[in-house]
Amino acid sequence: MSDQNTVQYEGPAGGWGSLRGITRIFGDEWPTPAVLDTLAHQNKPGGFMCTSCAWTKPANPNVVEFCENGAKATIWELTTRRCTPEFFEKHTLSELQGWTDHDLEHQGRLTHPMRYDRASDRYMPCSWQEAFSAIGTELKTLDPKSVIFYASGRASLETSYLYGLFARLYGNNNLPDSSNMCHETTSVCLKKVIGSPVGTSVYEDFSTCDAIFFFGQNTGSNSPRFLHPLQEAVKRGCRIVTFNPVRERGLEAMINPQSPTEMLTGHETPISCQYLQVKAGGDIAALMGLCKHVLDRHEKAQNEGRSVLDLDFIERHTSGFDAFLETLRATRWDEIEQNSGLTREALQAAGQVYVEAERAIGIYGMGLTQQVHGFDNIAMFVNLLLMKGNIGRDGTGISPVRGHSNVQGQRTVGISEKPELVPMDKLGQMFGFDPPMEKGMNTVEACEGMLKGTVKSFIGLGGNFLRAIPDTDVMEEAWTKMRLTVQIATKLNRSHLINGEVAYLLPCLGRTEEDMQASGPQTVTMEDTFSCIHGSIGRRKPASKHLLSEMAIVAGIAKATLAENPKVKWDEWLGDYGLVRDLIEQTYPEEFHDFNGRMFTPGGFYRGNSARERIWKTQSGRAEFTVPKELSAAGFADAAGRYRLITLRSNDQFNTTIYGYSDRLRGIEGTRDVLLINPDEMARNGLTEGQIVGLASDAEDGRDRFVGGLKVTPFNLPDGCLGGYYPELNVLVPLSHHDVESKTPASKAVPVRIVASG
Ligand SMILES: Nc1nc2c(c(=O)[nH]1)N[C@H]1C(S)=C(S)[C@@H](COP(=O)(O)OP(=O)(O)OC[C@H]3O[C@@H](n4cnc5c(=O)[nH]c(N)nc54)[C@H](O)[C@@H]3O)O[C@H]1N2
Ligand SMILES: Nc1nc2c(c(=O)[nH]1)N[C@H]1C(S)=C(S)[C@@H](COP(=O)(O)OP(=O)(O)OC[C@H]3O[C@@H](n4cnc5c(=O)[nH]c(N)nc54)[C@H](O)[C@@H]3O)O[C@H]1N2
Ligand SMILES: [Mo]
Repeated sequence: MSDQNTVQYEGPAGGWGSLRGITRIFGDEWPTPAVLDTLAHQNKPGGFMCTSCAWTKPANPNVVEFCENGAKATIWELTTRRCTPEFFEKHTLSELQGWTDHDLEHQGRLTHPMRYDRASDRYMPCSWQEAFSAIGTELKTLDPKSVIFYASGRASLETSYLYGLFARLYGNNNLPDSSNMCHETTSVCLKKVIGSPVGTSVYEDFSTCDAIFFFGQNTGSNSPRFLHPLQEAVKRGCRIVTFNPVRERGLEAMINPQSPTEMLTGHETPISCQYLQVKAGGDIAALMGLCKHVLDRHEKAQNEGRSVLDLDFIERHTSGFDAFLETLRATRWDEIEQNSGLTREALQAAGQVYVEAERAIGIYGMGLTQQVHGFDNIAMFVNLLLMKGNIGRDGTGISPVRGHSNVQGQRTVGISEKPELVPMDKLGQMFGFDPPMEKGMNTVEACEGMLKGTVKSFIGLGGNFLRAIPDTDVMEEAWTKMRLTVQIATKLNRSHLINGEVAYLLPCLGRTEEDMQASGPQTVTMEDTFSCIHGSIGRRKPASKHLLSEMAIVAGIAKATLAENPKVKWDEWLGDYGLVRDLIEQTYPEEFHDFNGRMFTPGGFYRGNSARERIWKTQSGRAEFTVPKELSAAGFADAAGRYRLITLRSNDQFNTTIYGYSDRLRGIEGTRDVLLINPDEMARNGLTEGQIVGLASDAEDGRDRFVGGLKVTPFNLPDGCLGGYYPELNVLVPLSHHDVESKTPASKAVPVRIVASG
């Protein structure tokens, strides 16, 4: 389909547009001159680590080592606006429920601990001691199995370690985190097929690879600093091939805002040499096509005595290759074309780039993980890489791009609902208790428990759970039936407006702010997407003198809840976070030896990855080829009038934090209430540009779900696919619509139909 008559952005990613994006926020949100000083230290050794994405922080940072969206995140945290008790006196929570996500967070930083008063439907200020002791009293009465300890992927390694310990001392493994809605598919799949739950590439691999395959990751918006190594790679001849239903500008071309010449001349670097607009949910088939082409070339080469496959690697390091070959041979090109929405020729051309590359990296994001057969998407990607030995060599690897700045690290230090992933014996010895061994609830299971009424309490360490999960309408209703809800947050969001019987909103320091404890100002640490650990020091004056650090809040609640235990020293740990790093080191000595000594290593210290060394901690002791269950990842059949809805992030949001209404890189301005659809599909449905329509669920559970008021916007998308924004469209995602293996909600191919707006 052509780009004509569709909304689009002609400029490159980066460039002047990104600077305008930052200054627009500056203009509106100008905090203090100190913000410039803070930005100057962003992502630098001795500075603080950006609160935006999990992209790595290089050892030799640029003078300005932040991007448009990292700057927005910092400025958003350093705002001079304050959301005070006076604000809550003026507004009931029922009234605030009518506000947009943007308007709620735009009130600025929360300043006081608040207790929800049901009679007046308002938050009232309270003391920290009152909050802790009321929460402790409630938790002591509740059955530990009915309490959820959620974490959004920002809290530091130190806080996360103690949060996990608190849940286990209390008596459960109910530790879902935002990863459950994000890269849980990765953690489950990579663990199964290569024996390590995280990516195998490191930053240096981007300097030596010959090809990069990109599936369903939007670098320009979600990890913009990644565009620099990509641009460098292209300049030295590396070829990039992208699979994405949307033509994302960042993967088409960029101008480096840090290069005066490029900025002045407008010279842009094309990023992808081939861009394949795969159908949403079409990646298993597309990858099968690539693999089929590799096999075909291999068989031809064999006639000439050459080899395309890395037969030695396959023989020595993998299992399951024969079954995979059989499936590959049995899968027909017409099935592949139909399921991927791509032609055989296009797939062969892409496959040829792979055949010719000596070293290839596979990158992916939510386009692969948030699918019903997301596991098979990733397993197929690994199959492709294994065919040519592209895991465990320099310049190669499987590389999921993680979301929140410490989401990977939270899992590393024990925030997991799966007890088998945590060294429980060791925790038991260190802290003198019997850790719970029963599997805890992940995000979807926690929601199911709330619907059934078995979950009675939710503690949220950051995030906006109620807005980020599927079936948001139904979940909001169930939420109010809980006994206790506690939210630890920096800014007001919708999850704070819908409360259990007893509810507290507890404001915390942000990562840019000074965290002063008994032993002096504290450092915290984070793990990036390449498994490198970095220290981070906040230097700004806290937004309010009533704020506590996340660590202090977790310790405060824990102390008020748990019985005395001489081995559990909340006050000492809170006084010196270095002691918590010692505990982490003791628990995970292999990865974290000399933790305190190494935390300021430029570029972070690498905690290692067995699969990178070609040590496969899988069931078979080898890397595993797998056969996908189906050719479509969507998990539902096509039907007349049924579309695959992709829920997208704009360039002007960080998850449910909506900075503004300019999705600059897609040319969509002024509103988020849009239905993106291609002109041919518009014509088929008799729709006109600007018309207002609705979307209804077309899931087979028969439940009514509806979102109205969407403006028809012509957009370059494959037939059968629609686009719109997350979180507004989460009402349409059924809770039961998730990856089969990991239960990650399948937000990237949601069955819907177009209806007249109500
Ligand atoms: N500025 C900013 N940065 C962020 C975030 C943010 O919201 N804003 N969020 C953070 C978080 S938590 C995360 S997890 C990451 C998310 O970063 P990404 O992994 O990039 O996630 P999305 O933007 O949701 O979707 C990625 C891409 O998948 C494509 N896609 C959709 N369906 C399919 C499909 O079936 N196949 C393929 N091949 N592609 C598909 C979409 O068009 C989109 O370009 O970013 C992190 N960084
Ligand atoms: N339909 C659909 N749904 C999705 C997705 C999708 O692509 N489509 N993506 C999913 C993904 S990948 C993710 S990760 C989840 C995101 O889910 P969450 O991580 O739960 O949500 P966020 O929007 O990142 O949380 C924003 C809130 O975090 C709080 N906050 C910010 N900084 C701090 C801090 O330093 N400390 C504390 N304590 N609080 C802080 C602020 O109050 C802010 O309002 O959403 C998921 N939901
Ligand atoms: Mo995420």
